Amino acid sequence: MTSTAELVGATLAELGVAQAFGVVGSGNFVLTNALRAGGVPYVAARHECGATVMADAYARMSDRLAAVSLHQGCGLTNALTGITEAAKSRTPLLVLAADTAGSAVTANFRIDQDAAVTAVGAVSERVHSPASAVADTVRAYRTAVHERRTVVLNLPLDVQAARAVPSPVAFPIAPQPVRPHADAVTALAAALRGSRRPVFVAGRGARHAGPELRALADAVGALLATSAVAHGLFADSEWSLGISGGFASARATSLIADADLVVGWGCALNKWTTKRGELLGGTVAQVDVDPAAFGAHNRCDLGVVGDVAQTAADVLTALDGYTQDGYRTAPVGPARLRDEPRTDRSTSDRIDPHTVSARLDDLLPRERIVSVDSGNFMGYPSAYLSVPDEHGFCFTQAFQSIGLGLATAIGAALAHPDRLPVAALGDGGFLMGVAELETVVRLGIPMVVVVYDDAAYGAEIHHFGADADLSTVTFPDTDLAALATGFGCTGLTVRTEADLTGVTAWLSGPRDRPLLIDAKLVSDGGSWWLAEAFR
Ligand SMILES: Cc1ncc(C[n+]2csc(CCOP(=O)(O)OP(=O)(O)O)c2C)c(N)n1
Repeated sequence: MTSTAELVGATLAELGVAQAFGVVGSGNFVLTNALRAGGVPYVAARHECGATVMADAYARMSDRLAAVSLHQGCGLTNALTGITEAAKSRTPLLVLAADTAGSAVTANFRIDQDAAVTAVGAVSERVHSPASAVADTVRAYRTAVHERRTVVLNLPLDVQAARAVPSPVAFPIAPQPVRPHADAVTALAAALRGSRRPVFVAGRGARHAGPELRALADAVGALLATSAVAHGLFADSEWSLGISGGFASARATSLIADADLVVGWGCALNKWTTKRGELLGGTVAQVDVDPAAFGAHNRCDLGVVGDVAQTAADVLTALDGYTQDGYRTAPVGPARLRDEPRTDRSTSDRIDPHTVSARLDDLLPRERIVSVDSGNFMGYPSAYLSVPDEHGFCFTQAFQSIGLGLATAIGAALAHPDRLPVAALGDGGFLMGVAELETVVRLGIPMVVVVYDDAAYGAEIHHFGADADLSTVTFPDTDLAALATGFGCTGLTVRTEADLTGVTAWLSGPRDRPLLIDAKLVSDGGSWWLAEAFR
């Protein structure tokens, strides 16, 4: 091993980076090859934002550490939207960014990389010198994994090129899950005992705690719901209400709104999950490792600092065998949106988004992993496509950026190659992130890409209404199936339900090319959840 770049790559491999993504330029060429030489699989993306979102999605769906490798300056600025999404989501992620040498003050690639990444909520770290390279790398790793942060490790070119100074890697030992205070456990146990209609809403911080939450919910008769990012956590429970908030059915909404106690488990209970607080009529409790979460978006009557799994287990112990029926006196009934009666608005050449979503839910194998972009359409796949568990849904929407959905689906697919990856995108988000369609084809991922195609930025259309000048947000009809065929996909235009036979044909074939479904939509007049969000 000769250079410090190689030493850093080898150190990261030793620390257990499971998968790397990136776009390689001169500044990160040696480093990336060192990662690969250390046994870390690497995926070449076509845009740094895509690479970063793939790594974020991979980390979320696999619960393993992912890394992104970037060229200095413009490589990093291209990645900033993905870095922001990961930072806001508290995804443990290592972004390896080459940097110009401190002395290269006039370099074209020079920007203030520390300032750029701290501005979007990431932690900026740096390999300062050959002698400190291993310690600097371990520090970045520890912050990412143990503090659940998105860390950008800047690697100046002169330090990368300098002769390596090998030193042993001191593996940082993970901290214990946070144990709640005994008084807080007693208070939460008492609140649950006193509740006749408890509802648990599990969020990102509860994705690891399904068994503990189910056991506690069984004891106190709680109904179960999730935020969007934890969708699937209780998928096979008869007491599950699905996603709480804007994507919920009327039945689920009324049950949650009638709760006399809502417990947010590792869940911010933000305006999306609670319909701007309208679902929080009774007592509100929150369990979170971060006390800043309590009451951040809505009222919080009882805040318990603790790891969700640990807290649920401790509360169950505190109940000391006590059980009650609670909110489980009658079956929740059909709590899915797709079970609600509605009129199919499809025409002879445009399909209703409800209809295409319901039919795809029937056609696609249940062992699937669904990723969703942003836009008016996004409620349809989120509410209609059932998923097997919390590793079946990837929702990179903390920054509400359009254009991340396709890259999300790639990262998710690599985390669970046993599942059918489904990317659900609007035509706007698809065309913004389309460069990664080449990555899907090149990697041979058997993905189904569904484009909800209204030839418009539908969210804007429905926000501003028909009286506004909408020419800036409407586009000519584009043949997305032909475009995808050019990339090497199987392209399918869907205008009617009958056209979906093409999906059946693809599913029963070799699936050696991704399938892109260009669903030409009839206008929904603004989707139900968006209408409410803009109310
Ligand atoms: C990067 C970015 N640019 C702009 C926006 C504002 N925006 C939100 S939704 C949307 C339209 C998305 O269009 P499309 O993907 O076709 O989905 P639709 O709303 O039509 O269902 C836009 C431009 C955004 N959220 N992110």
